[in-house]
Amino acid sequence: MADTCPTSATTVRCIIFDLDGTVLDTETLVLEVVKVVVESHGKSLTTAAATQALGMRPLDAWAAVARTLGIDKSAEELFAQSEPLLRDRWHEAPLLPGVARLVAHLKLHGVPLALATSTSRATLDRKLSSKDDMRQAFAQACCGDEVAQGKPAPDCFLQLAQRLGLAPGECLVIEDAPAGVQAAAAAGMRVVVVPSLVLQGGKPSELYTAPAPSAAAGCVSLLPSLLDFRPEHYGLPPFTDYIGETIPMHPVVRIKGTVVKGFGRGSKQLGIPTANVDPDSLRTVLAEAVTGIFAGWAAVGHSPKLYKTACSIGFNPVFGNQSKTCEPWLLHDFGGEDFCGSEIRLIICAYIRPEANFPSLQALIDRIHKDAAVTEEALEGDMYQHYKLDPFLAPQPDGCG
Ligand code: ADP
Ligand code: RBF
Ligand code: MG
Repeated sequence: MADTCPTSATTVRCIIFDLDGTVLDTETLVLEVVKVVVESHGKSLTTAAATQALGMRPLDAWAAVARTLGIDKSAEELFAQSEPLLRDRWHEAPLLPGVARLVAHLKLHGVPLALATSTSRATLDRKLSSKDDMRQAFAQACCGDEVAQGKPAPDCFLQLAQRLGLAPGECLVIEDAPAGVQAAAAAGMRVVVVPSLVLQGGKPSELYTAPAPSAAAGCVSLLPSLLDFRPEHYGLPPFTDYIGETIPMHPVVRIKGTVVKGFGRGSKQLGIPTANVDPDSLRTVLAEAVTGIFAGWAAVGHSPKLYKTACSIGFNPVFGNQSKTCEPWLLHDFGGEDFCGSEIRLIICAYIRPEANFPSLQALIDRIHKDAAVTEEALEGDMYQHYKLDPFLAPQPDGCG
């Protein structure tokens, strides 16, 4: 059978990262600006146009968006309009979850890494201008203005393999967007896809449930986040930072908000009450891509007491929610007390697992109880105990509650 996929026996010698949506959360920024520009021409941004706007070289992207929305302007004019709005803000783009950890790990073990991006060299420099460690790590980069054809053509990936003196089969690519997956597969490289959550209002995309048509089956694997990446599956050294069954988060996520009513099913259907945090306070602290099941510390209202919490952040795939919720289950018996309306403060310091679908309600309940056990044990470690002293958790003199 004809199969261009490098076998799993081929050891990976290098990892090539996409930049936007894989290393950096620039997509939120881009979509904000694209929306402004599109609306200035009397159109509104559709999901189809938003999909085109991300993952192609800017000029190609603008040409596609203009065609899709019927904007009577050249790609160059639209680019000239969006570029100044973006250039001053690129350095703000945060690293996506798991990137700093993986990059540090590869560096520690001397695994070469590189960047294959649709971005121009000048813009790449801006995007990494406030991130010295990333600039150093990604000394090898191939930019959109350094190849004849951008993604979905394989040029940038092939050029990097050549520069590194490696066969395409020895390179693993990490990508978020369909055009990049196609490009990497066409270059004959294995691909790990970490789909962007920005499209479709932050919900995990269904674009990736099947391998890209041009990709040989088995070459493309799908991960909910880079925190779920297992280097040992590719012949690389495994991570050694696990604490119990958790991964410490750097930086931790600090969330402060009001407890609001949820869907009314935590206690009733699952026997597991969760103190849902109001969505407005979430928007400002959570990157689009932060979803999963986490462990951390919680404080409620004026009380100085701290509780361990197993916390779900995401869309509850079992129930198919349309918007992201943050639902901490405080591992303490409150004897039926209701603290809806109180302020809750959370330090989410450990990643446990991605959100999952389950064949039955009982399977979900069993797994949540296991998450609680994992939380109880891991948070006893010094690494996590010291967050109990974090002033963020202390009640504010004038705080509500
Ligand atoms: P909802 O659908 O409103 O989220 P739940 O059945 O999940 O309803 O119950 C959540 C409420 O239960 C919280 O707002 C809180 O006031 C209360 N509660 C009692 N004990 C706990 C606990 N251990 N963890 C979280 N919330 C709790
Ligand atoms: N919902 C899911 O659909 N999939 C999950 O994997 C999942 N894991 C959870 C883990 C924890 C620790 C908690 C507290 C909740 C989890 N939930 C999950 C959310 C659960 O479905 C939700 O709290 C209830 O439906 C009440 O809204
Ligand atoms: Mg709840």
